Amino acid sequence: MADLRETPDRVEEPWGQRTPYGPGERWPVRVDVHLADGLAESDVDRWVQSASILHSNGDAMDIAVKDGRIAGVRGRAVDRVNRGRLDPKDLYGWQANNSPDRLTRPLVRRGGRLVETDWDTAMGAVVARSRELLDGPGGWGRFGFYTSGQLFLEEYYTLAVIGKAGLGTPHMDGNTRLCTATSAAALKASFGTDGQPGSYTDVDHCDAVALWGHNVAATQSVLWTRMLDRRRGPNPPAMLAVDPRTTPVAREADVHLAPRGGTNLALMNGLLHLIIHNGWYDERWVAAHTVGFDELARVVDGYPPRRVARICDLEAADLERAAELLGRSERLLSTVLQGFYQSNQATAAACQVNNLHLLRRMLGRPGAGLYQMNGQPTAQNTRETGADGDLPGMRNWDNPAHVRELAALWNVDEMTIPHWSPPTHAMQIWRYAEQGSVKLLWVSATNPAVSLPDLARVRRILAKDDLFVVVQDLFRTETAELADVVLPAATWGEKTGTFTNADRTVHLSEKAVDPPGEARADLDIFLDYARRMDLRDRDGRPLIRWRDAEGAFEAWKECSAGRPCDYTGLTYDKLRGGSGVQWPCTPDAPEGTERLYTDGVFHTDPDYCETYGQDLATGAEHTAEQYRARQPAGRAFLHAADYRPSPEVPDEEYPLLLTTGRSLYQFHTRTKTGRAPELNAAAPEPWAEIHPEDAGPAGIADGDLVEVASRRGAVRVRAVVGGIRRGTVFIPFHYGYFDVDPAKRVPAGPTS
Ligand SMILES: Nc1nc2c(c(=O)[nH]1)N[C@H]1C(S)=C(S)[C@@H](COP(=O)(O)OP(=O)(O)OC[C@H]3O[C@@H](n4cnc5c(=O)[nH]c(N)nc54)[C@H](O)[C@@H]3O)O[C@H]1N2
Ligand SMILES: Nc1nc2c(c(=O)[nH]1)N[C@H]1C(S)=C(S)[C@@H](COP(=O)(O)OP(=O)(O)OC[C@H]3O[C@@H](n4cnc5c(=O)[nH]c(N)nc54)[C@H](O)[C@@H]3O)O[C@H]1N2
Ligand SMILES: [Mo]
Repeated sequence: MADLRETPDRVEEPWGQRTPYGPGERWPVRVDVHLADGLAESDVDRWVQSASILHSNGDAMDIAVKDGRIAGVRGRAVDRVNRGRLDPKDLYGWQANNSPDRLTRPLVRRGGRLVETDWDTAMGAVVARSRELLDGPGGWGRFGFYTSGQLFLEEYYTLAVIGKAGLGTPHMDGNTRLCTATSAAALKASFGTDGQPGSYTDVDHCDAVALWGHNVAATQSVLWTRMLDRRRGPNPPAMLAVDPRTTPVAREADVHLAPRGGTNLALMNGLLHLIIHNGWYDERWVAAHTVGFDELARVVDGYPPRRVARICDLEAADLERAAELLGRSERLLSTVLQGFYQSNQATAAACQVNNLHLLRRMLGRPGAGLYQMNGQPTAQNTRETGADGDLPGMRNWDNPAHVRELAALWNVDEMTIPHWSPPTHAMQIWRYAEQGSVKLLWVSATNPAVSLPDLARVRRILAKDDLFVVVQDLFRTETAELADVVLPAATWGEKTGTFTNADRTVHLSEKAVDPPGEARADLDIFLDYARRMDLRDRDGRPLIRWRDAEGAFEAWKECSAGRPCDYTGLTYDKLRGGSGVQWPCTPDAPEGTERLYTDGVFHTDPDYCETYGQDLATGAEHTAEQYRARQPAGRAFLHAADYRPSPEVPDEEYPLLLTTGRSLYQFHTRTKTGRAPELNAAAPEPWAEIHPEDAGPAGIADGDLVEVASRRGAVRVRAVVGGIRRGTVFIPFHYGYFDVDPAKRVPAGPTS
């Protein structure tokens, strides 16, 4: 069959044409292209290799360059992840790079206003403040770094070394804390370290797909086309969707469970109850490869279908159908995302999906795949490199041998590297800034004035006189408006680096065009800071000795050696031309590694694991002794936990539950997709989905303007009646400052 080529309107047809295929077959190629108006592929001056930066799927593409500007994109047919396909956001989103309102010069605050300046003045101000704080009382404790899941690996690693070996501060985290920190937490808890067990080729082999709080059709639309293509081919996989909304995934699924928000753990316990009671698990394998079965069986025993149906507001018969779909599958693929991660008892619920796969031995073989999904394109790298506060290379902050390895690698004193307590998580960093102990907050590639919870408070903190705020962004965002110094950054297409998608595939993204004006790559900004701060190692040599992205990558490879995310077999050259490669990639596995845990041995050895674990109910950290006493010896942990209602549930005053999420056409706070005309027109304003039985009595009709209010704030948006379970309201979160005329009021309670 000739390869398909597509250039249709992908707003109307977000998933494009079907290319059906059967189990075990190779997913056919379909090359998606979108170029600037009037431009033909033959007119393009150069094609430059890259991958998507607008979700975690890692869709590979080439950037079209015409007259020194980005003029379009084309999917890479050779790549294992997308086989040529692109998401609507990728097809149109590149136009934001060319937007006339990009930041082109640094800004500093003078007399209350942000004014343009040169780099020397801007960096001089940041360094002067840093020096003063570092040399004053409190030292490293005065610094907070709040970064992203959207920079490149090389940038995070450089930032991590500056923070951990240069300044010695534990106050560093990413917006990944709001995003997929639960993914890392659940993987560490069950398997010993971070790292997705599965591979996207599992879609080609599976006989059942379960989507746990994951609207993959909207948020990783190319992965969804792979699933749809299997569904339209011979012997399609069965499908289960768990989502309070009737998403496109739910409409496609054979079984759709729409639980009451915040009850995922009860639901999972109920499903595991049925799996165990029906004997749908591999008793011998479980005994040999896991720890904790008896406790899990005891806890889930308390969740018979009728009880679960009551807690989750579901039909018991539907639960049983779902359990049967899962229990009778031979190759089960699961993906978990925000419906679990941003919900009540997140890690405990996500761990139950791990348990399902462990009980049924649905790991480490084709089609038996598990993803604790990532959301942002480079969130995996934030975690691996330690820009989220973890120690780089998935090392354990509480393991002295791991700290010693890093001290030797960086040639610094062990005591410089923060490891006396768990790293400070993002919300705590903001709390320290609020209380005044953190006095310099450096925000890179995230827009917290729109994306953090409790925005009035966040904006108040950013505006504080005694907090020096540095913002590194492409645009004058809501957050940049509150900064003391704004550093104009180059972005995707304007700088080189690598990043790793949700199935461990590493892609190289090369510089295609120059950034606008004086904008600089984030890597160059961090390197410049390290130089100006004169950060040195124990022998007085510069702490950071690399000068460019490839140098940073080579340094990172050394740091990753021997760890789960081992990159030592990769080079920029190897990543050029062909497909992305899955880590670990070593001299022994030069083509990368498709699946982890194929031998049933997990990363739980006390000397190797990334964490000694936490109590899932209380969050209390376990000690090394407690961990060793469990003698995991390469076995995975089955964690059990009882359901507890969210601390705030709907009541008479606020009878509805509000949940927020995404639109297919917008990315986050819209700094990019809001500047692409096709995408902006496709979803120009927010809306509120509400069930007819909730809308009717309130006198709300489809299209009405309504006010949705909680104890914390209110927004006014248009109502969309239908598509959601009773008692729940959904609003997409992308729209920072959006207001329409006051109208009818719908009181809604907490987010799930
Ligand atoms: N188009 C688009 N794609 C994106 C992004 C984007 O902004 N736009 N962002 C990327 C990022 S960073 C992320 S993190 C991912 C997020 O990707 P997803 O998690 O797929 O997207 P969300 O819309 O945040 O949430 C998914 C679903 O969770 C459901 N949900 C809400 N509460 C509950 C609950 O209590 N239980 C269950 N079971 N489900 C619930 C919602 O109804 C929603 O449909 O998307 C990535 N891809
Ligand atoms: N209510 C609600 N809140 C949420 C969520 C939700 O579902 N509901 N989801 C949460 C999740 S999962 C996420 S991931 C966050 C996302 O929240 P944010 O990360 O705050 O959202 P973005 O709009 O992606 O912000 C990224 C910023 O980085 C800039 N940028 C892009 N590329 C580069 C670059 O190369 N260099 C630099 N320096 N800057 C760059 C962009 O212009 C943009 O301002 O929101 C979280 N907040
Ligand atoms: Mo996210």
